[in-house]
Amino acid sequence: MPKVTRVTVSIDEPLLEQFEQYLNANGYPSRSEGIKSIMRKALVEDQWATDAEVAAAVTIVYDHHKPGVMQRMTEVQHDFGDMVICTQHVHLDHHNCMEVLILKGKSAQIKALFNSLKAIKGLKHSSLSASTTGGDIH
Ligand code: NI
Repeated sequence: MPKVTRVTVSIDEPLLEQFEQYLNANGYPSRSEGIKSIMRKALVEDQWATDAEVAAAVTIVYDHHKPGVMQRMTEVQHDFGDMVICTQHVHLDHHNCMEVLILKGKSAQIKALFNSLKAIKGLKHSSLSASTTGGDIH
């Protein structure tokens, strides 16, 4: 276990009250847990801003009857093949498919891959969950 240090921070009361309401509304069990979670979120955002090695999940929903969509998706994934750790394809209903890609690599490359994927014509939805490999986050 790392050493735990207590810190004292000066905060304007209205800001602290607003922050406490936010922590309560978002289910944080304590102020400390809320602050640590938000600190880690900032550190992960910084990893993405500085082209560090990161991990991500991309989710895509599309109608597999639309011509060319599946082929284009495969082509894009082959272009960035070494970053794609795995993919999962689920048939949501008769028309709609969901594809989830787990990615690991430099953040700029992952953004480039996601931009190529979301530009494919015929997609119903695409989203990027920008996460971390965890190695450099305490
Ligand atoms: Ni399918």
